[in-house]
Amino acid sequence: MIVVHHLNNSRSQRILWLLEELGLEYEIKKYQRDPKTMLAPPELRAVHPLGKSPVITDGDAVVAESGAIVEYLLERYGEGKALAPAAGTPERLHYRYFLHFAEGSAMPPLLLKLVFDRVESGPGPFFVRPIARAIAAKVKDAFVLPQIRQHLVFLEGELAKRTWFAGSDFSAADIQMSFPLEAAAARGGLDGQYPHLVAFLERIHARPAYQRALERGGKYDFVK
Ligand SMILES: N[C@@H](CCC(=O)N[C@@H](CS)C(=O)NCC(=O)O)C(=O)O
Repeated sequence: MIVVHHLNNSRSQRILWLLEELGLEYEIKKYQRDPKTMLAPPELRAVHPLGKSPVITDGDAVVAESGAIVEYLLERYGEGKALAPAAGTPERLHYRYFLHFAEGSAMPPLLLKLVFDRVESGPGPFFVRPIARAIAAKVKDAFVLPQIRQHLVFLEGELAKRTWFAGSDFSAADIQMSFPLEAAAARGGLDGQYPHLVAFLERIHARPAYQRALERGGKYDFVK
């Protein structure tokens, strides 16, 4: 049995969604973030040394890292389910690119924004706070926000050319891209200036498998 070690409000929501799209049976073991630090509880380190989510277990296999989990599940159980374009096609190249882009390029500036937002609004000795705030604002303006904007403009252009990230058919690359785009809609400036990205989010949120994954996963703050 596949077990998804699922952290609330996290990337592991994508894996639940993929499993629902594949129509596979699975169990969910739920973990709650520390409400102050937002970190995962230490029990998750018993599953994988880094203690991050998602991580799945499947018999003796322990698979961490969203992209690797997606590839593992499709390779092992995805045959005939058409969630990846055929090898050697232009669609397959788009698919591979976006499968990696999501975590390799899209997430880092969104994470930096989260960190610097916290530096700006967080506590600290009164004499340090104005300096910390000024540095955080400068880094965001000079580096983080332009990077996020550049990504969103690029992604908007990609979805102006085709319906889904890989081509005309929905694929696991769309599942992998959902989290950075949901995070960008929540805190990265993804709004009506990017109509194709907004439409993408509406389309994925309407999918029955997405809805089923939400019901099973519990509270997920990234859906409006
Ligand atoms: N690139 C990794 C990122 C994993 C990751 O950072 N997960 C977050 C949840 S979205 C996490 O576990 N955070 C809690 C912590 O770091 O303690 C992946 O895609 O699996």
